[in-house]
Formats: sequence, structure tokens, C-alpha cells
Amino acid sequence: MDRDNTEHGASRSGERKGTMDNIIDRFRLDGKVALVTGGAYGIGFAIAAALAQAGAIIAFNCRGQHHLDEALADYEAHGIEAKGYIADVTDEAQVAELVANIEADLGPVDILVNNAGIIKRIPMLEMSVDDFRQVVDVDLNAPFIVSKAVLPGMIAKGHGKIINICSMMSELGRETVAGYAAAKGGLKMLTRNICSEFGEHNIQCNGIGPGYIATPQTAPLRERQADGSRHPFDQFICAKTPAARWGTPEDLMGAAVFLASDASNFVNGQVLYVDGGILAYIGKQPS
Ligand code: NAP
Ligand code: GCO
Repeated sequence: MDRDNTEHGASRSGERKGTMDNIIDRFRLDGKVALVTGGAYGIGFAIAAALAQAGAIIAFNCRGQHHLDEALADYEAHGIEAKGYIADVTDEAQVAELVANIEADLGPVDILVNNAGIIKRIPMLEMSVDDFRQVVDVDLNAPFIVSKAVLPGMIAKGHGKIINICSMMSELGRETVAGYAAAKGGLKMLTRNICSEFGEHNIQCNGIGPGYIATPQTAPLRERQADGSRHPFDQFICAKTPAARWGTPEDLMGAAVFLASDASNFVNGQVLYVDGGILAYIGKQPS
């Protein structure tokens, strides 16, 4: 048997050549329809912009006309042709109509980013059950609802990508975010379950776990104090993060394109943490 042949008669160099071709092309999303929930601003907007730059056709939703109009103007200003829809992701009927409208306007959804999310920062003993339920409804029940709505189309097409925007709170807790941590922990397991149930249909479901990202959601944690000093939480996070900075929505764009593309077809059920290293670090010793 010569150097290039395996016992199965296949040529090793042939195998190598097949897997090495066009690796950059495997990150392209040309012609793929992507739905980014909550894509009007923040992390969702940045992820939608990244998928558009890779060639995807963008659909996004939010709850109100004002945010929709502002978002459409922002997408246009970035040279991105996006279709926006008003839909509350916690409402199954609105989600069914959203997906039906997207399919009629653009075609079946190839890529779903479950990004829409809220947080309520309330000490647990002061948090009402209703507050807890509202957070779980948006951050966990809604990804289930929207995933269920797009999976039949993905199965019919023989491929699909679902990306759930998890969190460091999929791994860690902290005071005042009981509902959020419970929901994001559950979202990590929903990610693994969708992977398990639909992998045989060539559908990959993975999560992105952002660290602390500067968006409207975290603005209260970065507000300047009355004396002009930095918010204590702002200082805390920068000391806990090896990158010594807050992340930006743009920091998440590469991970989103990777998990939405053919480059990740054998990656399934994983959460990719884009956190500046915070989850790996005990934190800087106070000076
Ligand atoms: P954000 O600035 O508050 O944006 C949240 C988006 O979700 C908005 O577009 C909002 O749109 C939409 N949304 C909320 N509830 C909705 C509902 N019921 N139906 C439809 N859309 C809804 O938050 P962000 O910081 O960009 O966070 C985006 C995602 O990343 C969330 O899942 C969040 O938990 C997660 N995350 C954020 C960070 C961070 O540090 N920022 C870190 C880890 C994970 P409307 O309000 O206009 O409807
Ligand atoms: C908080 C923050 C975090 C971030 C993010 C971290 O109050 O602790 O809002 O929860 O949003 O989820 O990954």
C-alpha cells in the first residue's frame, strides 16, 4: 500500500483536498433567509448586520412601530435591505403570522437567531412571580415558540441553523437576576435539546453566550454616578474581564456568521462564549 492510499482504497490527498476547498466560501450566507428576533437595535441589530454582510436576506421583528421605523432607517443607513415586522415573540399566534409573512415575502427561514430578550433586576424576595414569569416568557418560552414555528420549514429544506442568544447567566448567577439566570440556563438546555431532536435533519442549534455588552439593556450598569465617577458595577466588570473592557455588539458578529454558516455544520448543541475571558478569570486583585 503506498503512502497515499488508505486500507479503504481512498486517496488521503483526495480526502484532504475535498475538505480544504473554499474554506472562506463556507462562511458565505448568500441567498439564506435569516430571522433575527429583537433585531431593531442592540445585539440583534449587530448580528443581523453581520449576517447581511455575509450575504443573508434579513428579517427582524420588534414590538412597536416606533422602534420598527427607527430600525428600518438604521438598516438603510448601513446599506442593508431588511424587512421588519411587528410581533411579540411570546405570542404564539403573532409568531405564526410573523413566520408566514416572512415565508410569503422572502421564503422559508434558513437561519433563526433567538435574540429578543428582557431582564428585570430585582432582589428575589422582592421579585413578584409575575416579574419572574415575564422574564422567563421572553427569554425562554419565546425561543421555544419561534423555533417550533421555523423548524418544519427547515426540516422540509433539509437544513437549518438556530442560534440562541444565551448569557454568562447560563453558567453563573448573581444577585437580582433570578428570572434571567433561570431563563438563560434553560435556554442553554433548550439549545442542546433542539440539537438532539433535529440534528438528523441537518439542523444545527447552538448558542452564543455574550459577556457584558454595552447596549441599552446594560446602560443602567454603566451610568455615571452623581459625582461623575464610574458606576461601581462598571468598575467591577472591567476588573473581572481579562479584556478589561465591556464588549460591543460588534464583538459578536464573527461568532454569529460562523454559527449561521456551513463552516459550523458539524458544531451542534454548543454555547460559544464571547465574553472577553470573564468566565475563565477569578478577577483582578483589588488595589
Ligand atoms: P436590548 O438592547 O434590550 O434589546 C432587546 C431587543 O429585544 C429589542 O430589540 C426589543 O425590541 C426586543 N424584545 C424584547 N422583548 C420582546 C418581545 N416580547 N417580542 C419581540 N421583541 C422583543 O438587549 P440586548 O443587550 O441587545 O440583548 C439582546 C439579547 O442578548 C437578549 O436576549 C439578552 O438577554 C442577551 N444578552 C445581552 C447581554 C448584554 O450584556 N447586553 C449579554 C448577554 C446576553 P422592542 O423592545 O422594541 O420590542
Ligand atoms: C446583569 C447583566 C447581564 C448581561 C448578560 C451577561 O444585570 O448582570 O444585564 O445579565 O445582560 O446577560 O452575560
